[in-house]
Amino acid sequence: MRRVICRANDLSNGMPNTSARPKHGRRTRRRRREDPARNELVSSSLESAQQCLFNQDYGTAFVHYLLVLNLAPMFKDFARESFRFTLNKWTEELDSVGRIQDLFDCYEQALELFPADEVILNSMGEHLFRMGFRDEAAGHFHKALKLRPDYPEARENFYRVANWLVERWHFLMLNDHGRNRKYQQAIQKAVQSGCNTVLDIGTGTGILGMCAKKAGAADVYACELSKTMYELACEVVNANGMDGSIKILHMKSLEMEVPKDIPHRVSLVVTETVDAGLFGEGIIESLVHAWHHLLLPPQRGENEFQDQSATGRVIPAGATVFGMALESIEIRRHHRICVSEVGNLSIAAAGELRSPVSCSPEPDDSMEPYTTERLSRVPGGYKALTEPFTALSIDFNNVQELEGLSSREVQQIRMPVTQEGELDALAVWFQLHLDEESSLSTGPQEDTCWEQAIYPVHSTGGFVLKPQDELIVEVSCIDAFLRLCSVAVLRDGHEIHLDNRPDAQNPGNPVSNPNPEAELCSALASLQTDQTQTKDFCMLECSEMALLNNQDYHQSFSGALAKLIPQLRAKCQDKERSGDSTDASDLLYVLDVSEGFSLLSLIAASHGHVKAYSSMEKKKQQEVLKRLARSNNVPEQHLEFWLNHTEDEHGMLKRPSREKLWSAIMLDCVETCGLIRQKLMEKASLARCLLEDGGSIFPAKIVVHGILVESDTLLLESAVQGQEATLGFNIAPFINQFTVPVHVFLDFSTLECKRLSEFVELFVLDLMDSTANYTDREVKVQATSAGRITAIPFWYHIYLDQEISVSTLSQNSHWKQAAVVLQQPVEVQAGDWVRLAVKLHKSAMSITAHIEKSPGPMEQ
Ligand code: 44T
Repeated sequence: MRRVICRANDLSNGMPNTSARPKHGRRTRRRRREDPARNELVSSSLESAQQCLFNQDYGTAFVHYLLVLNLAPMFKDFARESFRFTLNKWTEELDSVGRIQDLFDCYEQALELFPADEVILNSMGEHLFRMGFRDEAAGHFHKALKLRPDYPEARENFYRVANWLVERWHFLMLNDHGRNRKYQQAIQKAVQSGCNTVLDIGTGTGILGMCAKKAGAADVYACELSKTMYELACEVVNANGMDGSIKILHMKSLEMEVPKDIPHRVSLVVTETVDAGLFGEGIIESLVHAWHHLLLPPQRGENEFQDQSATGRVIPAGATVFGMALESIEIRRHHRICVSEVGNLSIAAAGELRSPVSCSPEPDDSMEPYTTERLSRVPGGYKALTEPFTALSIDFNNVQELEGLSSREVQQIRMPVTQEGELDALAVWFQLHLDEESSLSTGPQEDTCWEQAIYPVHSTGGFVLKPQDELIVEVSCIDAFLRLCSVAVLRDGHEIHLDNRPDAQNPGNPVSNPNPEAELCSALASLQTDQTQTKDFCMLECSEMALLNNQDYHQSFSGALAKLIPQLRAKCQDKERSGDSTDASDLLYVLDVSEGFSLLSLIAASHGHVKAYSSMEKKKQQEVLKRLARSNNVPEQHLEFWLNHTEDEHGMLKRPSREKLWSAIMLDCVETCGLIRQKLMEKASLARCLLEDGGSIFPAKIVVHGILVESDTLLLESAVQGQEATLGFNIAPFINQFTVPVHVFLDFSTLECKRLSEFVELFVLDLMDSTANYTDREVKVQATSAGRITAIPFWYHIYLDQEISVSTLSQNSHWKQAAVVLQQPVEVQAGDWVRLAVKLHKSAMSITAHIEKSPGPMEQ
């Protein structure tokens, strides 16, 4: 039901309820023109709208505009700009008071009037995105962009969400010729042996369904739960001339019924709804449901001949899951705290900090049981500590086995340790048996693009496995997620327990803090604090863990503050001496507006004579910071939490008191994914206005560096290349609409690529002086080898002051890199000069590359 969108007084003067607005139709329109009373109403309403707009009464203005434009559509062009402005202001107001339904109602009404208005579509998308409706948000950005391909706001928004909408593995999968061919052959064999009614569960782009049709299946159905993917599948199937012969349903297979959605049970289900941990896309539940409701009964005995068209089966027929223990510093630093001191602060008293990835036996909604990693590309590599072992086998054609999976007993596996090393994780991959003959593997050694599931180990702090040891792993399948847990090590006949909470329940626990002094501090600190706080834990994102482990980063901030603070203090004392200052507090004010968990405010406060403000919002994290302040002797009143619940960045940067300006403001300028944070420059200019004379923004400057490379991997991950890999089906042009020009979360250190140039400076962002920034810059770079430039990876040197900088490329950084991918590669010869046009619009970077025709530029 549509709600009335305006306040009660908006409806005074006999204003009609907007839900009863007239529908446009020829007859009414003709009559309207001749109706003087109506004309009168239109013009007085238009006037009222403008007056309300002037008085900043946007709600009433909006209702007046709705009335005018519904009654007199010929005013649409004239009033478009003001209408957009009013809508924007009014919905901002609705948003700020949490009237979300009303807000969306306004947009819907606006879009009824202006269905092809890219600005309205884009801003509705922004609201949808903020509310977490990513799929719908992206649909709006996509539409806006189709209407106006050069609309930069919509483009930037679309690029930000395209990754969520059409996940990047679609490109990899469709470019994986081996995988596609194997699926095609298995389907073809099944169809030819009599399975002539087929259901493709989770069809994606429709490729498996099209294989079934091409193989001669009589009836093919497909279902897809994502709206974007469903629409894409319809387009693809249509373009391949199969629109009449494959019925695609926009629904989850679990909701499908016979005969409501499909007329009869099918003889073949094909699906690839598997993730790196095999069961994460719900394949078990989908197949149990399919066997009960959508598939014909299974074949009975193995050797019995049965008519295939009267029995049901599934491709893939089953899977074997493998596990292996490994050491990897990269994984470790994202899941455990590996340092005891950061930026001259002891962090021993922090209490337990946990990453949100845990396979603990008690399932918890806030935890993911595993993360994923492409082991062949983990920075710093990994060391296998055991041989691979079989963790589980499952037959997808056996419904009892599928149903029994959750109640299967926990299985213990003992694996001899083969190499000495620290146990950081168990890795999992699998073989997908398409049929008796053919299978796909997602193993780390294979030449495939698939990631492995990673079950990190949390609390073995420094415990080293040795070749005579045996590792005991437990495998279970609670709530249809595969869980692996290293429970103990057998050494010299003793069982040593692992990965339980670092507590006293475990007398045999070898897990001791490598630093006894820190352990003592921690014990002391917990004596001082309230018991309930120390018992539970504080959850940090993996990137926050990695940041906390990054000593260089914190040391750099500490160093830059150590330079700034004495300068400002000296200035302050001069002022006091000369009688200029009335402020006797003698404290400098520092504000940290980093996103997420940050120690920077505490580091600032620990320098003395500083009152630091942190903008951390989570209570648990604030408690950790307070505990650390206490244990590091930072006076409680020198650390405060700034505007706990403000969403408004203007509010966020307000100063603590009228007389006082900030000495330093710390901005968190680069996202973990490798992109500059949105609105960074706006925040910086706001921050500059609030600095005292001689104060600083950290960072003061960001220099973007990059390199020209030839990398087929990046191409394959960003767009479907041609038709060959997709079995001759025409899929590329459709899915490639979701190609984005910038690849994020890149590990440049392990990217397979040929370097075609030296590192080059691409752009400088001066945060202390925004007038010094250009939005366009031309950079000339000389090719050092011949090749095809397919990508330009880039990263940042973040300058805190003139001398001190941190690089987002460094090995211990919590940042990943990003790369501009050139879908039309540029051929170069060694010695050629390449002209790069680098553009920065808001925070989105774009680069185009051209060969310089003239000989090398002397001015370089
Ligand atoms: N796996 C590749 C592909 N869906 C990811 O909305 C395979 C990754 C892979 N639709 C290791 C190995 C491999 N009913 O679009 C998605 C999703 C949809 C459903 C209808 C359902 N019950 C479902 C469940 C999922 O299916 C599409 C594909 S699922 C993701 C597959 C060698 N890592």
